[in-house]
Amino acid sequence: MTTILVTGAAGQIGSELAIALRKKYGEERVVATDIRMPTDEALRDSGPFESLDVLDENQITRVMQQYKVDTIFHLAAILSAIGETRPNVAWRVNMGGLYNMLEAARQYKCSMFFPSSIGAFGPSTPMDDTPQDTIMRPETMYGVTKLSGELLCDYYFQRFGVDTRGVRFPGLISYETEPGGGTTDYAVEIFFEAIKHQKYTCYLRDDCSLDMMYMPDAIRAMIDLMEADPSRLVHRNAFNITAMSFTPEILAAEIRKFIPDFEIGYNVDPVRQKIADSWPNRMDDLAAREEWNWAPEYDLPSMTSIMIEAVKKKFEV
Ligand code: NAD
Ligand code: AKB
Repeated sequence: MTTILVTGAAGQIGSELAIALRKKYGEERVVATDIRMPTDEALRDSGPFESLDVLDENQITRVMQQYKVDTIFHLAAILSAIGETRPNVAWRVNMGGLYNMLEAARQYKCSMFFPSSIGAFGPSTPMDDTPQDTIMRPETMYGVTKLSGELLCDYYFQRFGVDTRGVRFPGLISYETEPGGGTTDYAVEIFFEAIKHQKYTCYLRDDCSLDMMYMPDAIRAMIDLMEADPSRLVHRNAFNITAMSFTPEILAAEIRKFIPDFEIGYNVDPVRQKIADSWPNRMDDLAAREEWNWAPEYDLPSMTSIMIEAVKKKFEV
């Protein structure tokens, strides 16, 4: 990776990925881009930032040529919950943006990372130990774009030799940048509400089990996969990866170890509950472990204790 472009860099993942890439490869070599300015000063001030709409081919060409990009992390997208309220926008941004960035990768001979999601699975997928290769019939617009995206990335690899690689992320938990309108956002919100008000009303059922991961594991996974020996990669787009699996009730119990008075209530949102019910309880990530040595570092107890301390500090500031 010589010059790296990150799309959607103002988002929950991009804001932390861009900083991590700058630390590893050099500040000037990582071009962060988004349609909105990042809220995080560290991201704005630590290297180049360009306003870039992934639906605008002229803007993409300008940035690709100006910076001589050779690696793309394409994160710009509409997430699942917003995608269900605005499916037309989700299709346009997720598919149109991906197509444009794959075309740029083909034309400028770049490798490209594309994040798929547990959302690429559907209600007919086996829910426990969800295999790497299995039935995939997502019923959300987000899921349709993620599964189509995986296939499109495979197509660009097979047809044009573009080095596309990706993972199916679970819900990601972090404290730097707010999540952008997904179904798993509760697992971040709960920490902020626990610290601020010692209570949280959850929009998912108490027993709704989902895969989750603490952000530093997700950042490491992206970088490790892009640096992996290509001869070992059988799957490419996209690898199941997970770190922990819990329900709102289990997470609340873990938070209570630090905030004994913490209370959780439920006001179930049928739209997001239906989405969550169609996603795996826990994925099998053996292929990632075997093909590029994936292993998470954070489990539920370690993630919870770090999140509690970090969110507390954020409020003190
Ligand atoms: P986010 O919503 O926080 O960030 C997405 C960013 O894309 C936003 O900053 C937004 O301004 C930008 N964007 C939207 N439309 C754009 C456009 N037309 N041109 C350029 N930028 C545009 O999302 P995130 O959580 O950082 O997710 C990044 C990627 O990872 C997405 O593809 C998402 O599907 C995937 N993913 C995320 C999670 C998660 O839990 N965060 C889990 C699985 C997969
Ligand atoms: C969402 O809930 O939409 C994302 C995801 C798991 O893809 N967090």
